[in-house]
Amino acid sequence: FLQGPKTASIVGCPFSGGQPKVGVDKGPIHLVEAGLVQQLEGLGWKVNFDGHHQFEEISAKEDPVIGKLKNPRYVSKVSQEVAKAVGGHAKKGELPVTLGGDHSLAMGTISGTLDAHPNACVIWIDAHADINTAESTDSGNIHGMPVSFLLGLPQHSGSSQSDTHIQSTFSWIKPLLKPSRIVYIGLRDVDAGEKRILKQNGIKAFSMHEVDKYGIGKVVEMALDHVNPNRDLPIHLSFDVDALDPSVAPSTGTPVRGGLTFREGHYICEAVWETGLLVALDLMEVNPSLEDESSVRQTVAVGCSLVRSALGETLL
Ligand code: Z70
Ligand code: MN
Ligand code: MN
Ligand code: MN
Repeated sequence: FLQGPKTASIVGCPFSGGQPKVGVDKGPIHLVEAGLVQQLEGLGWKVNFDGHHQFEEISAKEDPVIGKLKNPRYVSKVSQEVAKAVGGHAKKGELPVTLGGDHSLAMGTISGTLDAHPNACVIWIDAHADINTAESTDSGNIHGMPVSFLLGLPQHSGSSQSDTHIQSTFSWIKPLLKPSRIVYIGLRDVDAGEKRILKQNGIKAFSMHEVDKYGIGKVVEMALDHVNPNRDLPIHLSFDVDALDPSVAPSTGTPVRGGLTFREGHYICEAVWETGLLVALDLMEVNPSLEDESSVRQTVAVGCSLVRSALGETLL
């Protein structure tokens, strides 16, 4: 039985530039203030936490849209810094635990993981596919796009000048993720253009329909069989808290009903831990500015609890 790394390194990312709602930048602060570091120490981990990252803002004036993409320079610069942090920790044999912040940060976290572990696969837990391109995005919110950049999908925005500009702005991203090395669980709010992209690239996804049909145990097994058939590849688990039902995790920017139950979410984390292959974890999109105080407490608590499960907390 393979053991995970003994040291977890918290990468706190107070960042909201990939989407329009304020508050998601406060997610990591709340998760740490709720005692996440001590909870992981209680599981036997050595935990590195040297404060949350401080990202230098790029003002809206200095960061006009490119095509439809909003805050492109800011999102790119922050994610590049996150990639260095995550990659650095991973190369030292530590387990990076990135606390978002919005999910555009996964451009950074997964780039960092692939730098340290080129053969890693990605398990993406979300209500959304976050795979829009410059062409398919309606909102221009980059938290709906990170997967397309990681895959190196073409980013066409309508003019060759802005296409070139997008390319240069995100040129640090090495498109190292293969479509066969990512799998989704929990999808239920996927744009028409994203459905086309998933099909065209043969990307495996288990929506809530499949969770209902097969049960979470079978879905996780099938997901692992797809991205990790021999159970020998490192795993990056990227968990968007909005994958959970809004009754379980209400304080998030885009709640979508019909989501994962408390147990289904935790089961995924437990099953990934049991593989012994986890090398990086993201917990994203907790927004403590949304909903009432009790909803915030509940969402922050469930966020901490998911991280503990992914890092080896057992029920017995
Ligand atoms: C939509 C878009 C999204 C999270 C919303 C929504 C994307 N597909 N992701 N909330 N976490 O704007 O591209
Ligand atoms: Mn660090
Ligand atoms: Mn997401
Ligand atoms: Mn989402």
